[in-house]
Amino acid sequence: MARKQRNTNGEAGTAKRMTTAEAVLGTLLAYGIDTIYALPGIHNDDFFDALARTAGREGAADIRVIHPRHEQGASYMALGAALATAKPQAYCVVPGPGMLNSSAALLTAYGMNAPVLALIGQIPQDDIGRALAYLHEVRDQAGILARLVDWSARIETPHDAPRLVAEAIRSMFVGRPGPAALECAIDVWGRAGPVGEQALLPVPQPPVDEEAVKAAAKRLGAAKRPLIIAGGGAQEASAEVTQLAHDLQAPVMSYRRGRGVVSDRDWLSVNLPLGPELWAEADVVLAVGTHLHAPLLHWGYDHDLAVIRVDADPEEPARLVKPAVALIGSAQPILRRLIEVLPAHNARRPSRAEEMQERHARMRGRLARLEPQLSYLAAIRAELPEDGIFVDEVTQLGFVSRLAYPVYRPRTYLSPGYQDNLGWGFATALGAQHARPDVPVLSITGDGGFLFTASEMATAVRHRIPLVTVLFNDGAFGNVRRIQEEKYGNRLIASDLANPDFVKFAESFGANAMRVKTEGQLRAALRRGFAKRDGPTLIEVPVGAMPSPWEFILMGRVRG
Ligand SMILES: Cc1ncc(C[n+]2csc(CCOP(=O)(O)OP(=O)(O)O)c2C)c(N)n1
Ligand SMILES: [Mg+2]
Repeated sequence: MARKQRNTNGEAGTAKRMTTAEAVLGTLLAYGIDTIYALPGIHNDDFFDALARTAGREGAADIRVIHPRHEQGASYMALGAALATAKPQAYCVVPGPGMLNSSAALLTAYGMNAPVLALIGQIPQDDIGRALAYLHEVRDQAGILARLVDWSARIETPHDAPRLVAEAIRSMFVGRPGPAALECAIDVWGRAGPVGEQALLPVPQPPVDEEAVKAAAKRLGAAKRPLIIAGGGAQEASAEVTQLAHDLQAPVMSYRRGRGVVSDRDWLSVNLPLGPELWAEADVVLAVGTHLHAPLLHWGYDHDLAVIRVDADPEEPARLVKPAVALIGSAQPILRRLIEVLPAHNARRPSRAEEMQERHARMRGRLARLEPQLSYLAAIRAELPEDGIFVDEVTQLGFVSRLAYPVYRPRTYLSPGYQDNLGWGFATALGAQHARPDVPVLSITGDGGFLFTASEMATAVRHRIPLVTVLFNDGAFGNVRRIQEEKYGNRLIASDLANPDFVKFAESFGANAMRVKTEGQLRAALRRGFAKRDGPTLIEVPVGAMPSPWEFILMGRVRG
């Protein structure tokens, strides 16, 4: 049965009879989503059955289901896929405990502006909010989700499904990018009704503010000591940031989320430890897609410093300090225009190559005491191809990687941003590797963080995900232990760990596993791991206590 109706876009279209689940899947496919990271349960059985019925059907494009062993695996994998591709990714879990199990990754997706769509089950529609003690019922699930994401809604009819999916996906790219959530009740997924065609919804771009671009060009053009700071919002504007850096002879500082925007082969690319001295000297700062958390909150600010902000979120620039100029929108079109306007205002600028190389050399000398972290990172960098993706963790090697692991391309260094949530790495890296089978993905982890999601080794084997994980085993929550030793008179508490035999553990799932001691052995093991493309590899490196990196991360006031 098909009848003409107006779809919610106002376009006349041919309505087809289908279930809510079918309507959701059709719209996800129209948006190019071909995988859903999903853990089933009765609330979503009709949705999973719709997935089963489309799988392998002649003429129907499939959505692949990757089913993890815990809901946090579903949401972290969707997050990793989103970070590695910059494209929308989806996960689906049951309500209540399933939703809450997935929530740390949703929170991280919010912090990282990652386009993750959460599809969450619900109790029977008419009983939502009545506290009747249904399976998986949680008070105000919609309210919980609304605190975690900027855009959320509930699908209540098949007719509404395509529009809501389209609006959810659009919302993930409007203003501050980030996750969105859709709930759907147990009795709505399988309900059938007429569903109209849904056009893909364009993402509106705010027009580039010409006056503000001119003001920014004048300030930057006249600057004596310009500095650029690149955050996650600059990842899509690598060529533009690099060009501006050279036009201005301005160093570009990045730390976690902005790494790779400018290649570390470029002497203008600098890392956090050089940040305070450059910030102290700067007269004009161009901050692209960053909260400027450390500079404004910790390094200080005074009226001799003009800060120009480029941000997708109109609320962001004035949150801490009123900027000299605010440019609102995606970085790429704004910076392209700035590159066009700048030459009319730019001073003649001799190369700062020599000065910057001297600064780099001095900082390398200071960082050199961070061993064995630097040598292990050098072994990884030597084996991971230039376009290979490195997934950071909250561990000793991770902290030093943020400061000193060279990154050459955008989106090849995934770091959890300000949530810095231990245990995100392994499952996030699995999602990244699943979404980017064309490049090797490497996850580093400590023994503490690994066991947060180690059960996903089963998922990696089941779905043949060729992720290589390097686990640095010090038998401790090492970072916590060092703080207890140094700051709390060696009163150790809750920081020692009883571990499994990690090699046997991984092998028992059917994974490839090795234990290595030296950097040379690590390189050989990495080569073997990257060559194996039909399943996961775990490389354990037993280590002792490592020197603290914190003096290079938490730095004090330098101005104001
Ligand atoms: C979700 C979460 N819980 C707790 C912490 C606090 N934390 C930071 S580092 C750390 C220990 C990490 O241990 P491990 O993974 O073994 O790395 P190591 O420091 O030993 O290299 C802990 C508990 C955190 N960052 N995130
Ligand atoms: Mg440890």
